[in-house]
Amino acid sequence: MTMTFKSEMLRAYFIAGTQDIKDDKRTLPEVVERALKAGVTAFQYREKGMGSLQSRQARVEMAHKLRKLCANFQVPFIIDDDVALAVETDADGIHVGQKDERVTKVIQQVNGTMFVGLSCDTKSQIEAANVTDGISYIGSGPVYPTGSKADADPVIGVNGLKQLVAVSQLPVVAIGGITETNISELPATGVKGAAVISMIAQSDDIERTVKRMRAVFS
Ligand code: TZP
Ligand code: MG
Repeated sequence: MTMTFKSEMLRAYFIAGTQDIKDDKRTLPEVVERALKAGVTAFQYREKGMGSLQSRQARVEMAHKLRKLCANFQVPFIIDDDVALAVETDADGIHVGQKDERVTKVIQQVNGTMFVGLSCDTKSQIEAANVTDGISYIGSGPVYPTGSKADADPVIGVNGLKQLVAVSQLPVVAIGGITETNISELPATGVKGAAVISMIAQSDDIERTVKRMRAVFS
């Protein structure tokens, strides 16, 4: 399946892996299904860090399950940082960071079968992305302090985000520490949406949370 990238896909972008479900009463597929029902516009499977699935087989099985759920809701299924897993599950997109496999190599490997997103948190990274063919969107942050990424780069703040968006020729999604309160500061920066882990994974009401995201970026 090839799903064409559209910047509206960035409005309510949910990222999660097994490590992000802290409440043992719910499973990752249950949370993802609830988020899809509530109207998230993209889902990224990111199995990384403390508490993540370690066996390849378990990751592949989980990815297939989540891939199917996303297909049912016609929401793009994106894989973080694992080209082989993205190809195997026929993902719609792959997201890579500056420290992951070099983006140009990833673009070559996927060869137009899926769209590519890249994390950028400096102006020079954005300038390099502007002149690289094959990148669909940029993820920038952390905008606020985050508890979801142990090796997160320094916080860039709303002003830092605004400066990055100003030089980007690609649509930008904000990431890192976004809550139902601070999300209202983001549209003024020019980003197309918010990418969140805990705001949805730890929400006491996923429907309300996703509605809030979609209302802010309508
Ligand atoms: N990259 C930069 S911050 C971050 C990632 C993956 C974690 C975002 O998680 P949360 O819970 O939305 O702050
Ligand atoms: Mg990465």
